[in-house]
Amino acid sequence: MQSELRKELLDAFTNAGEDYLSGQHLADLIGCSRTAVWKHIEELRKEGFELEAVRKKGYRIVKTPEKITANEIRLGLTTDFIGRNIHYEESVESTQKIAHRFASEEVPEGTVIIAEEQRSGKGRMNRKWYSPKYTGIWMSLILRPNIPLTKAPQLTLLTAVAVVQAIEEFTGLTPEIKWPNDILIKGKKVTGILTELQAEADRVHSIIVGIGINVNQKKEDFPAELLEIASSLYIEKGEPISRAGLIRSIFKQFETLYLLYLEQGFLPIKLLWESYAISIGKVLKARTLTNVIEGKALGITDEGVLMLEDNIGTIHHIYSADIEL
Ligand code: BT5
Repeated sequence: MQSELRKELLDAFTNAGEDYLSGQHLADLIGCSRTAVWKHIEELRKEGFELEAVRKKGYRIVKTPEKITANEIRLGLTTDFIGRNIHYEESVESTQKIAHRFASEEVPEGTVIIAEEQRSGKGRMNRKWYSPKYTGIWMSLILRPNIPLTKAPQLTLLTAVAVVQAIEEFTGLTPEIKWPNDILIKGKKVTGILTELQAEADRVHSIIVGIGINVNQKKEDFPAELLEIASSLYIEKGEPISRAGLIRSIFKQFETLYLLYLEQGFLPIKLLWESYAISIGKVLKARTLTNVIEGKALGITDEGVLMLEDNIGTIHHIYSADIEL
């Protein structure tokens, strides 16, 4: 985790915007010595930040590193609790695994685990999630909403809306949602979401939301089996995207929606979700663990369950399935 001093230093630069901050001013602001400020600034330089130092004026950050680091995400972050505590790793098996461990250690709600690479990234039902180094966003978010277990899937839908809104805002692209957890651009998957639970009796203890976004991969970076079905924001936009900037935007959108959800329930989220969903009104096939149901997608229930009407008019409630359009 980042040290408290480092966090305060980055917040000070965030608030200063383009202005210079003197060593003395920084020292007063965060309550440490000028030597300590200087030491932290040297650490930021080693991480790849470029700081301009001007006599009599002070310091200003002019360039952030290529890698995503907890420090870079912090610079410019305006949320209250989502992403305020970041655990960053270069290479992990899966960020979900670390998040599960942290969740049982009572870390604060909104803690995020981010890695540059996952050696065995997870999809749903033990499928694999391809997570190559430095190109994507692979992160897990720890939440502790006071909700019954049955409502947990709503968090998957809420996350999908937050990510779609962030991608829209940050890149100008227009992604769509395929129930329940895929985000597609022009029919190809750019994001997958995996929601896992730690539960006590019938209440949720923690929800761990895994988000995988293909950001800067080029076509040739995808393995053959994904070429037809997957894409990246870079491919769709035609230019590289700042991962740290997109992450900040996701944190912000997520926090706004999550607070709305805790206050007003699922209804406002449901309406937003439906406005981004591609499958509503279309005939599709839902492949569940036990069978395949074909029908017209009527929408989702207030609980986030997909409703399919088959050709004899029976309405099926789908809790978990893969969808073929
Ligand atoms: C998902 O599963 O879409 C959930 C993916 C969640 C990944 C995040 S990354 C951070 C966190 N840590 C983890 O270990 N996981 C989470 P599902 O709907 O089951 O889709 C999996 C299928 O998507 C695979 O079987 C492939 O066909 C395809 N796939 C795998 N990697 C992909 C990629 N990078 N981009 C697009 N499609 C991919």
